[in-house]
Amino acid sequence: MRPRWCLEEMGIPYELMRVDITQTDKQEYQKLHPHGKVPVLVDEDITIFESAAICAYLTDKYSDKGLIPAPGTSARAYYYQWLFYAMVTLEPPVEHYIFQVLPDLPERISPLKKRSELSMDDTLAWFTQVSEPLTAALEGQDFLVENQFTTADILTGGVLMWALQLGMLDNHKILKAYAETLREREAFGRANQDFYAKVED
Ligand SMILES: N[C@@H](CCC(=O)N[C@@H](CS)C(=O)NCC(=O)O)C(=O)O
Repeated sequence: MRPRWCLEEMGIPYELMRVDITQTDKQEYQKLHPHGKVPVLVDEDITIFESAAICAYLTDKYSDKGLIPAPGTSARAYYYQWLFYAMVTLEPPVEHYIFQVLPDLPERISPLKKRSELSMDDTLAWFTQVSEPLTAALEGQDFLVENQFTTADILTGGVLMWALQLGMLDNHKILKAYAETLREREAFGRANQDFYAKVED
């Protein structure tokens, strides 16, 4: 959803290939994604996995679309800060919580399941702790970097969309308002509209 949201925000045409990773020929698909997961982007001679890397690549390639601040500026520094923060710091407790509320996911999808000793309350406390700088940055702002919408909002917002759906933001007024505002964006709606559609044969 994140790379798709990014493409929709920039108005770049793309072909969406839906993959049922439980049915796909594993060896064939692993030529595209070594872990057999989604998403993966094929752009001419580039085949790239990891959703944040795909978004960063696309935002650079189409920098004229304005989703990335100018190089060497403080805005660019904060942009990078939030990109990495979203993936490395904010996403782990949210992902952990997803695995806890959906305990029946196959182990292939939920590898943390067996080694987790955290209670759900511990995971929520972990989320509260790591989200403090995000809450502080969003106070009085609609977007993370100089109040302009950038790909940092797509990656951070993408993580928060899961948290919103799971009720993790109920005690986080600022984060909830931010996620709800992002959810109203037309590009997000287009990227998300058929998220649960079935893979065609
Ligand atoms: N860090 C990776 C995570 C990739 C990932 O875990 N994808 C999930 C869907 S959100 C997946 O393919 N799960 C199915 C599976 O593991 O079989 C990214 O952001 O691209």
